[in-house]
Amino acid sequence: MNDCIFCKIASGSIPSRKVADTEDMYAFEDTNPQAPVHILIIPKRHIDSTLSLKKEDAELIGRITILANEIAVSKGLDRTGFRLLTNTGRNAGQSVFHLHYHLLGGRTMEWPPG
Ligand code: DGP
Repeated sequence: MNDCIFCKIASGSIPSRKVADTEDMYAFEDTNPQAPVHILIIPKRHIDSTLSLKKEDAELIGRITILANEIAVSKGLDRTGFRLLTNTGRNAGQSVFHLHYHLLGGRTMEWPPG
């Protein structure tokens, strides 16, 4: 999508602090971190949100989860725990409509979320 900020980050036309880069996934540091570690993991292909996922995307979503684990381990978060989440739609607080998973760690998280 031409006007999607995360498409531009994935293609490199907008700079970001890269954490991981694969053929179809990209991970980068969030500009507004909510924890000592706050990384966003996205598919390079534009997908609005989880609501736009199709059955054939299941393998991609599985690999995003595996990549999140690998990043978490690289940051030492496997020892303390971390949160992996995606916001879908207005009530959840989704502000960028390109599917992204937040990897948060480095502090104790609360539940329920705000
Ligand atoms: P959400 O509220 O779930 O849609 O999260 C969007 C996140 O994206 C939010 O934590 C801030 C982050 N973000 C927004 N614009 C940019 C950007 O241009 N660069 C980076 N690195 N992060 C961004």
